[in-house]
Amino acid sequence: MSQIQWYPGHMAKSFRELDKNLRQVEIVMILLDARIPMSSMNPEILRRLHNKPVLILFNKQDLADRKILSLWEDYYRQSGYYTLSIDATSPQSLRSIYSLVKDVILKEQVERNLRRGRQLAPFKTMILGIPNVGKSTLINNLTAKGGAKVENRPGVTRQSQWYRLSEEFELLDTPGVLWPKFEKTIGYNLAITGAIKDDILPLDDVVIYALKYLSKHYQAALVERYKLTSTDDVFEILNQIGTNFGALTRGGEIDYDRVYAIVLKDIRDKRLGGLCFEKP
Ligand SMILES: Nc1nc2c(ncn2[C@@H]2O[C@H](COP(=O)(O)OP(=O)(O)OP(=O)(O)O)[C@@H](O)[C@H]2O)c(=O)[nH]1
Ligand SMILES: [Mg+2]
Repeated sequence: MSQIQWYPGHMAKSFRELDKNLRQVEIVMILLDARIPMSSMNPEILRRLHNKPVLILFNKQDLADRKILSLWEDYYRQSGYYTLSIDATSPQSLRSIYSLVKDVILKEQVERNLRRGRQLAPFKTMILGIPNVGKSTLINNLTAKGGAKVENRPGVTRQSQWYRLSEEFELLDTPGVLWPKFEKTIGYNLAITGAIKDDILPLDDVVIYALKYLSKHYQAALVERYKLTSTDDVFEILNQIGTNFGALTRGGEIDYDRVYAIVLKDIRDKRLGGLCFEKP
C-alpha cells in the first residue's frame, strides 16, 4: 500500500478551503459508492460539516447489494444525516434528490421564503466525493439545457466558482480530493470498485482480498458464476476459475493475470449480482 500517497498537507489545504466554502452553501451532498460506503467516505469531512444539512447519496446503487445498502442508510440516518440511494444516470434519482431537498431537508426555509412572497431560488449546494464515484455524471445530469454556466460571482476563494445548473441547484465547485486514509482494507475496496487505478496496488492482492470476501459473504453467487466445487481455499478458487474459463498459458498452466482480470471485470459488470464489500 505504500505506493498510494496520502498527503496530509494537501488534505489540510483542501479542508481549509472546504471550511470557507461551507459558509456559502445551504446543503452539502456527499457522494459515496454504494458498494463501499465506508471506504469511499472521508470521516474527517463529517466532523467539519457541523450545522449544515448533509445529504449522503449512495451512488451506483444499481451495482450494490440492496439489503446491505439499506443497513448503511439506517446507519448514517441514525447518525443524523439524510440519505438517499441513487443511480446518477437515472432521471428518477435526480427527481428524488430535488424532492428530498425541497420537501424535507430545506422545507422550513422554502416555506419561510414563500410566506415572504419570495420565489423559490435554486438551492446552493456542494457535491463532495472521491474520484470515479460519479460526481461528473451527477452534475451533468442535474444540469438543465443551458445550465452549468459559471456565474459572474466569485466564491470566497479565488479557486471556487459557482455554477448555475438549473432552476433547482447552484453548485459551488469542490475543493480538491478528500480521500480517506488508505488504511487496512480501504485500499483494496477502492481498487475493487475502480476508484484507484488497477496498477496502484498489486492486482493479485486485490483479487485475493475480493475473492476471500466474496467466498465469505456471497458464496452462492461465486460458486454459481465460476462453477466451483469448493471455496475453502482462495488459491484453489483461482485455479478453478482459470481451468473452467480456459485462462491458461500455452503450456497449459493457469494464467493468473487473466484470472484476476476476469474476476475484477465480473465484479464491476455485476456478473456476480449486486455486491457490497462492507457492512456497517
Ligand atoms: N452503474 C453505474 N455507473 C455509474 C453511476 N454513476 C456514475 N457511473 C459511472 O462511473 C464512472 C465514473 O463516473 P464520473 O461521473 O466520471 O465520476 P467522477 O466522480 O466525476 O470521477 P472523477 O472526475 O475522476 O473524480 C463512469 O463510467 C460513470 O458512467 C451509477 O449510478 N451507476
Ligand atoms: Mg469528474
